[in-house]
Amino acid sequence: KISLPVVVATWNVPNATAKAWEVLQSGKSALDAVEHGVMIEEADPNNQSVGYAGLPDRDGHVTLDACIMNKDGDYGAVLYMQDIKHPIAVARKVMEDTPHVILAGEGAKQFALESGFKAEDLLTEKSKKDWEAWKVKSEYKPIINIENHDTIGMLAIDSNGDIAGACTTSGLAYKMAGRVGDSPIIGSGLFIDNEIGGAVATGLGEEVLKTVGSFLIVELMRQGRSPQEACVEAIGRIVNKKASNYKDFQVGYIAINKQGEVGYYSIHSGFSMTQFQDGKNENLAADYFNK
Ligand code: SD4
Repeated sequence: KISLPVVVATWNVPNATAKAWEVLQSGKSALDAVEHGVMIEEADPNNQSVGYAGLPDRDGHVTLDACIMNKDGDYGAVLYMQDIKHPIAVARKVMEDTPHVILAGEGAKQFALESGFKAEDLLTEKSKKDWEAWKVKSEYKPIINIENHDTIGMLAIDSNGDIAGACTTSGLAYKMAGRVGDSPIIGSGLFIDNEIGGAVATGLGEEVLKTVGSFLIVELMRQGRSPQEACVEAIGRIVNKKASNYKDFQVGYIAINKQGEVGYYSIHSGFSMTQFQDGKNENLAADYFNK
């Protein structure tokens, strides 16, 4: 029997998984764990793919996408929100305090301010400099494994066997204004079914959206596949398309089932998962398709 609880997250994020573990140890829920876990990355000025210090869109605006899902199948998301450091906490409030599941742009920010969040400039000097350097050529292309700690997706299963998930990102660097990725879209960036398991995605969101990857993984697990088999199949749906140009982009998935088994797989090498289980916090390199 696999020992619970388990926390897993995309990329090398030991501080985030440690926080989630600590929240679980204090007797709180999987939902609290994933929210507070990913907030570590949102606040980290060294993570330029999430929250504060995220790389901006091509016009220099930091725009954030996040979502959260609980064991009851409830969901909350913010899309294209600016000036608020913790989009995941706003997403949770959308889930718990509104009759809606998604708030976007100005409306999301307005709701955040009304809920007591503070507006602040999220563009750091470093991210601004990187953007200015990029502007010289203004060449838009997705970067594989941008810096090895990227969008954070986190899944947790607590000692009661209840599952929750969270996903938060500043999206692709230098994206077009208005662009929204997979990360805040239910079934694509994240999906939880407390009877079966959960999945979360990272990488080129457009490809995850086109294949509804996280929902697919959970449904495959429902049909009896292991989390690993389900992640492999979801990557297969992307790379096996007739006109797939998968050589140019990365997608990675992680998944967990009700028993606490985990899976993780990506298109290219370089993807990893951080797992906290049995008191051990480990970064594990993912197997991958393009060998
Ligand atoms: C997006 N999936 O906005 C996100 C970006 C990401 O690793 O995950 N980067 O498309």
